[in-house]
Amino acid sequence: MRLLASGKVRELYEVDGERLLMVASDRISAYDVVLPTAIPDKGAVLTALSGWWFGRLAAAQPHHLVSAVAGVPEEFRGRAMLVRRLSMLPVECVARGYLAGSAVAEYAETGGVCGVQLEAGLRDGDRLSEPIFTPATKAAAGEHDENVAFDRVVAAVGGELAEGLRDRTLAIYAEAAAVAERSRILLADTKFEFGTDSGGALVLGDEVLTPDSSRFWPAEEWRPGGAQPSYDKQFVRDWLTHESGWDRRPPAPQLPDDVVTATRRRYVQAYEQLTGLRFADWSEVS
Ligand code: Q0N
Repeated sequence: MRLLASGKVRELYEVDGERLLMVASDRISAYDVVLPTAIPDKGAVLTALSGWWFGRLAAAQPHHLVSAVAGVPEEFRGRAMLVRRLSMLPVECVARGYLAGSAVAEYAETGGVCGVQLEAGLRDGDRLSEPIFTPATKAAAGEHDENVAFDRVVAAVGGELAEGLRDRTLAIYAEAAAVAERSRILLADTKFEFGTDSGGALVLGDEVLTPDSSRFWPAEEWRPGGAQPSYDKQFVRDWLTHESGWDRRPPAPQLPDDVVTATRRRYVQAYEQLTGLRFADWSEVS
């Protein structure tokens, strides 16, 4: 298969004119650097979680997932999705229900995010009075995505598609946040990518509602007024900042076994808590 795109932690292969294979690796990134140590099963857990969400959202939200089993080559089984080939739109579609991440500094400077004015006095981690659409455009390699106002999305894809992206992003966020909250997980924010199919319809692509594309916060531990611990990467970040002596320039150091094990457990826990299912590792089963 021809390699179409290679991200920090995933690869995309061309299967035929209509189908692609999206393969999740066990690689992990922190502070914008891919670490030299893999987290066992991370690709499989994120693929399973993404597939579970696609299945739940189905009806009103067309998505690109075709199959995680049929048509997936043996070597990638468990961490790959066969997907419909789309014409991707150049917009990172972010929905935020809480103030966090890049939005904190932007709010401090402008009183809003992506041109959306917010109420005064919000702190890092606060819940917003209603979820907002904060699109970003993909930056060049090594750069951060740039938060942009809605009119920049209109300029990029046209008014009709821009409104579709905003409405679909907010609708999926609302549905997913309600589902997650029943599992005592707050979906602080999340990023989607959409494409259009051959008929011009908007279709949800990429991987969705995973710890790599979202901020999940355990509801019981939510303490607005400062940065919330990362559900999945906190052990990695803590070790890198306080114990490794790393200066944050590549290459990053190898992670110790206990950090790897604790991090793997967090990914599995996110999957199990959200889905109510047990994560089974089928890699040993013929
Ligand atoms: C596509 N990207 C960016 C995987 C994800 N269904 C699709 N059809 C055509 N192209 C794409 C998709 C999807 N999803 C998405 N690039 C092409 C994100 N990539 C980066 C590399 O790994």
